[in-house]
Amino acid sequence: MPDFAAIADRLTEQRIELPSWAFGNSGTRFKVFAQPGVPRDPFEKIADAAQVHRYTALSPSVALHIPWDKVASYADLKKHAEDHGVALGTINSNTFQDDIYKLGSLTHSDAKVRQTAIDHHFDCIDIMGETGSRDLKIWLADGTNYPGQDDMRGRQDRLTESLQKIYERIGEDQRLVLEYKIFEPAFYHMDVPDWGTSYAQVAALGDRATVCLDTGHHAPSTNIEFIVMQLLRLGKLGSFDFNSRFYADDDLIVGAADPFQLFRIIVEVIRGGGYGDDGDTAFMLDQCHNIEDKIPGQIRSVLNVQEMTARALLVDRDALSAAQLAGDMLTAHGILMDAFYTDVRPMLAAWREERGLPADPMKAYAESGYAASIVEGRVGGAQAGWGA
Ligand code: AOS
Ligand code: ZN
Ligand code: ZN
Repeated sequence: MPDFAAIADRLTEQRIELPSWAFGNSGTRFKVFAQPGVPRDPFEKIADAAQVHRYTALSPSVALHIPWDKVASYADLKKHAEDHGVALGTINSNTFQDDIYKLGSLTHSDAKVRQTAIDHHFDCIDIMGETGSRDLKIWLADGTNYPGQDDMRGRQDRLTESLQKIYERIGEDQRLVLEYKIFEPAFYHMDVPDWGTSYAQVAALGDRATVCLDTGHHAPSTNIEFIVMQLLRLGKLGSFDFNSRFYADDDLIVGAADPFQLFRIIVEVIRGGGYGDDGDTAFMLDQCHNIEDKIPGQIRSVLNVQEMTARALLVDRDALSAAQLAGDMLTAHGILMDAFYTDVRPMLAAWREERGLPADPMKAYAESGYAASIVEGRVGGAQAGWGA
């Protein structure tokens, strides 16, 4: 197995984008437990996200969600982010919260509704111009609840047409990233339910259209790392929405439910050339911290990704290939497991200290007094929440 020192520099290539919505209040359909000190606007969300980067150097950008993060001046928000040491990242569109989208958005049978949804994406693209964002991420809630409710083929054809119009609007250096999801909010069929559909749609658009893989959007027992391998092989793995799930789209802390799955995914990312400076697969989190503290929740998440990345980088590739070619499956499997079972935490603590970072970012944040300062300082005004 390679020495940790041999992979230390590659860890500096790690960039994990944080979702602005992770810092606002969130909950289930049963209850939102408001937390004291939660941001009241996008500026405060950025300030909180910057704390994660400050203690870990892992999360230099923050994804925005429109209209939840609508502000009067994106130039001001960009400047504010830069002043806090982070950048604005992916712009997430939203065609799932307005009444007109009850029966669909980009797939709707009514051209007026489709145009409203397309116009929203045009607004997002304008915002990307101001924020300097590369990626427009589209996740559609479109689908049906009952067999026969609508014509699935017609909806797919309309989706192609709508996406084409949006794709034509993005700049040369920008990308359209289409996320898929097996179910929810629609329960009979989703218009983009799987990577194959997302791939077919983006392949028809062109080179600057890619797929977003959200780790919580598959059927239980799906081999997600196989999908990672295939999309990288096809040059279409644009980004990840990382999170953990036990049941469905749980949006829990990445690496909490199944660290081994996270390891296997990152092994394939590295194998496929998607990691760090080698590739352009964006690592993002898509999580909600319903009951735990939000900033430590995000710090824990990026550390979990870093730990599994370090273990994945430790895989002895040459020995693995040799064992695979020799048909020596148990040796091959053992090589992978040796890397997985390596406790990299002490090495990462030293790695941080060498770079002027706290050895234990969770502890450093807890001792910083920031949590108390936001509870004291953020009085008055309404807290931001999932959906606002
Ligand atoms: C929804 O399930 C998706 O994961 C999307 O990425 C969504 O845009 C995000 O969760 C914020 O709403
Ligand atoms: Zn997602
Ligand atoms: Zn999701």
